[in-house]
Amino acid sequence: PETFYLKDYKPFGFEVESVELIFRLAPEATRVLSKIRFVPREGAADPRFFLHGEELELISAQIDGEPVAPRLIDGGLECDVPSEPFTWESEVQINPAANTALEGLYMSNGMYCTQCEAEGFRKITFYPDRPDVMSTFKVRIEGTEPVMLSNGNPGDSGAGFAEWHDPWPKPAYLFALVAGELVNHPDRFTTASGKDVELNIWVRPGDETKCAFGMEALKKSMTWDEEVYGREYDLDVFNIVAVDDFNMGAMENKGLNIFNSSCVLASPETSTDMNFERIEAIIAHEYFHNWTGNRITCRDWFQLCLKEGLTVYRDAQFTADMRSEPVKRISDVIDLRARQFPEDGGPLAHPPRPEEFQEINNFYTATVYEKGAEVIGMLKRLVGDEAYYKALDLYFDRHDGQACTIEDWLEVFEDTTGRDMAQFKRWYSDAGTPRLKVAEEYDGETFTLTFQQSTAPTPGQDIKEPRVIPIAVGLLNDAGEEVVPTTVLEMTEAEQSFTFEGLSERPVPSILREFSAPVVLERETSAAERTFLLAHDTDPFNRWEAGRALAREARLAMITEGAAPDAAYLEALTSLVRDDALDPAFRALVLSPPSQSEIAQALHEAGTTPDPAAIHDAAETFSQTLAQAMADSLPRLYAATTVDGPYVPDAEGAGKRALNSAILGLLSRIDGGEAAAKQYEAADNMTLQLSALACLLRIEKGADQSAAFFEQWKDDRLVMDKWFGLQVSMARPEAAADVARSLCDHALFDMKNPNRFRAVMGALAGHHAGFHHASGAGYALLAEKLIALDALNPQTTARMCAAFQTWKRYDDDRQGKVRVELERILATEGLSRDTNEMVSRILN
Ligand code: DPP
Ligand code: ZN
Repeated sequence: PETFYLKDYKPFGFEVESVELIFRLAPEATRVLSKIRFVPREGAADPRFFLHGEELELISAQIDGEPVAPRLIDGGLECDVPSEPFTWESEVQINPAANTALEGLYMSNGMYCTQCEAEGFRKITFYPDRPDVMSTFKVRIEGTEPVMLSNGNPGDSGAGFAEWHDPWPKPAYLFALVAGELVNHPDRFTTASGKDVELNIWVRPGDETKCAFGMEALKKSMTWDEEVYGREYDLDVFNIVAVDDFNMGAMENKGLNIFNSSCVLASPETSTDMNFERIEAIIAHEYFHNWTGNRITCRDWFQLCLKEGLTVYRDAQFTADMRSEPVKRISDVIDLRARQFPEDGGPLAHPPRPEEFQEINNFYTATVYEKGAEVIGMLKRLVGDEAYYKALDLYFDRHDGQACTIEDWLEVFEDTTGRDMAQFKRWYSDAGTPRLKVAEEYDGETFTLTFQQSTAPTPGQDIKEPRVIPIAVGLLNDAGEEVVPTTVLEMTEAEQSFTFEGLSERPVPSILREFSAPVVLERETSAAERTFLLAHDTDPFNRWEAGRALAREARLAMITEGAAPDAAYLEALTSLVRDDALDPAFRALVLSPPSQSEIAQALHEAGTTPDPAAIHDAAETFSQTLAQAMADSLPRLYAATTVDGPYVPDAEGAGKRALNSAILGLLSRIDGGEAAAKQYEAADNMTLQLSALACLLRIEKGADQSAAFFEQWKDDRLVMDKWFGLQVSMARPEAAADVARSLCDHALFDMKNPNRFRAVMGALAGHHAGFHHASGAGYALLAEKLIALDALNPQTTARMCAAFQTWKRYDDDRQGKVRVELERILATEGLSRDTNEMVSRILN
């Protein structure tokens, strides 16, 4: 397969002045007529007229009204064209009904929809399908569907047709079309400058009762972007459509966002608190793309993090403002460590701005998104809030309507702050997570922190130069008071010391507050000091972090030394959970244990080969011991954290329910499931129903409830995804693969629905002890199903291959078994380019 390189970038030899498209819809034979005005660029480096096109049947082509005979070549066509501006017309035929890859124009439950990012538009018509080619679009849809939507503002419509006009130049990846039997949940929004905007969420009949929450989230996002970034919406309508079969979470098509139904439909009976929070965040994310992504887009796909990192950063700010800032930060760091750190430390490591790829769809990663957002957080910490927003204003002023690069982005910071961004740019160009070692010294007056940074080699990058690292530090006295408030130290060298003068007592440092940089902090310290920070740190993130470190160390001691669960830690945890003055959401986070995969990673980094079974046993023993240690207070705590009154999906209620369900998890270990069974019976919302079911399944007492749940929800696809997933994640390690296998044979299992596939196979991959069971059954089943899925849907297959990325952590026997499976996938005839690239990288 061909590899594409950043260094080879050349602009397209033509400008596209306008695009007019006509769609004649038919499930198996849709005709697409295009009329595109091209203007040759003076002195173009590459004057070749090449249009991308894949899986298209060319019916006819004309230039300025005269038939032409383009040369069909791999991936598109070439044609001889005039040296003056000309009009290209073509007619192609496509088969949406046969499109199971869910890229281009496809059908989902009888409804037409599209997904064009990154390179799906070329499956709709011949076009220069690259983000730096921007144009206005006029679209006419002809069909019998009652609702037919595209980007921009509505034009004429009548029996059998609808027209749309998008006045804002956009790249083809933001094109969208939806047609089907849809109903809308309508609303309106008036922008800061008084513009009236029509808002709609379009869903299948029956789902219109699940739109109100998403609509509120959209309006909050619109207000927030005006208030915080000064960005207003720019069309007369904003449409969101829910689609059942979708590879991603959602897509920011201009004026017509398309959502995986799991990321927009919400009701108390069918959605959990976590679903509500995620839906709010994703609606915000896609809306915020209107400026960071659509009005200012990417020059090429290597720059993907320009829009994604920034938009994730913006949606995280939004969630922090709508909910709890510390809780959001802690959750994001848990997620970063669970998904991005393993990527950064394994065979798939790549910089936030990669310099080569075979299939861009494989780079919609935690590194591009989440680390991309962390990099922006660091930038903001380094320059300060005021300079950050000044730089953003300049970015919007200077680059509106353009397709940009990371260089353009950094330049607005250079121009507003006078800072040299050359060293900072390494965060974009270098892969790998820096490790930051710290040593402390106190001489009776001066406290010195000495940091050393180093980054291990990553694929293709052997030598790592020092990066700029913002290290937020605060110093506490013995009473837990701040003697030095949070200060951002700017580390630029491989080794660097920072001093704090005039301290009459040795302070306790709180380092990397708010997780001020995406690094691994290595700090040798006592359990006593961690316990002190867990009780007293004035930075909530570091307070949680101290507890996390204690939890990890207690777990490691159990696994490597056969130690009992650390008594002092159990004690500290218990008193924190009982402290009613603390935010319940925070207490729930402290109570939730590190994942087994995180423990495996910690063991691996400490030079011990992780044994998944031992890690699993230690986790069980720990929770069981904690439950027994707290036995007397659990019933009272459970009662005290129960939320009364009707369900409201706000942060406060969600926090209380999170704590309540963590306590129920412990309680069910000692009461035989009595409280959980009662909660299951009484539950009037999905959060309580599902947490009770999970607790019961974990202690193998939930068979009746699970059957009842199935009966109650078998017609609701999204709730059934939860049911499918829970069967696997609550299975005993030795049974997990078998459970997953039989679920794949279930009447309601559907290979073609990515949500359902991920519900089962994603749960297996996330069941650490089950997936990595010594039998190798987990590896074999995942490989088998990935091979089957690849023939239908390469994108989802390739992304799920990442489940194997940590394979080199484990023992030779497991590595041998994984290798066999990876090689089996690779040897599959007709394997997609997507999966081929992923598996090849993981193997190397
Ligand atoms: N749909 C993806 C996102 O919003 C790709 N742009 O991040
Ligand atoms: Zn995005």
